[in-house]
Amino acid sequence: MSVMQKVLTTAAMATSLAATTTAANAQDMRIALVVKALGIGFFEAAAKGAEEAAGELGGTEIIYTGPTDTTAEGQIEVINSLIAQGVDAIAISANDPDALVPALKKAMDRGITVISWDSGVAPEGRMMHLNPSSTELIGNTILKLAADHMPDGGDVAILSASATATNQNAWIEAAKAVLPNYPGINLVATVYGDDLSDKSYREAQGLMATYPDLKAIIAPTTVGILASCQAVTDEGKIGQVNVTGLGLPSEMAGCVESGATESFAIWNPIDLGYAATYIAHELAAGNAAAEPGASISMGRIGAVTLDDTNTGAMSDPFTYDASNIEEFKSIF
Ligand code: RAM
Repeated sequence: MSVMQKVLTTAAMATSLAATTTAANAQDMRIALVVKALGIGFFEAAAKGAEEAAGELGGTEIIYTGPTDTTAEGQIEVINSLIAQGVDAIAISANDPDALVPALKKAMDRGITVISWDSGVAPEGRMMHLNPSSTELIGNTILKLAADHMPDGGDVAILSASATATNQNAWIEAAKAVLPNYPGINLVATVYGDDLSDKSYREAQGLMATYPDLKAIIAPTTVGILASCQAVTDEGKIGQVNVTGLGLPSEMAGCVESGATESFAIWNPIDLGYAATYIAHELAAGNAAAEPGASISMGRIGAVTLDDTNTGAMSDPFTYDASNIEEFKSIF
């Protein structure tokens, strides 16, 4: 092939790509918002944000989907079905950083835009990852929320989601890294409730039985924090064991009111779903490229800047307590 022919072929490819892009831009872009599991309030709030972004962008349909439990196997089935449906983009909160890589690679090979958000996929399985906030900041925040109410120090335990969840594992690691900054706070155990209410409840009960001097349960999961609050309440341990971590104001209002929870934190999950959808759209439409240093629009939220691993963060978490819970409990 002559140089000129090559140039022409490349130009033709560019034109046909542009044509596809325009078609996707104009109408019928289907973006799948794949969550860890269905039935979790946090993800339902994110889906609201996804719908909001789709409405603003126009011509965009959101397919809100996920398995019934927080497993990688369940998500692989969902991904394969989305590949078969030929969606334009998959935005996934992963139950495992590595297990989903082959299925997501297959999706990208078929021309599907793949990003992770909330809970990440290893770099080779996605084009970029959107963290809700800085991992270090979240790790420090969850520990500080407990320590702030423990003037004399004491034992704390972590009740997490699933043992393979990328986001919780990263936050726990970040919390452990700053433990030396909180002298007198002993982390005695980390247990996993798999983001299932009943399992999380039993794990919280187990912690209180095994560690009678426990002063705080730190649950960096909206499912785990609520289940822990219920377990502490049922055991009559309000005032002895403070439940904290990451929760939804709408679900945690009663826990703050009863005193089972002094304070907790979260970012806005509606904004997170909105931002993930906006980014997926921009990449699928060819309006942005996922590469280190890139700045990609998140619509009304601003722009995200990607680091060397094509990872960026949306915003900072916010702390809720008796002073502001009323204001936020009807929003998310
Ligand atoms: C649960 C999920 C989600 C996490 C929140 C804080 O809803 O585990 O991935 O971001 O908690």
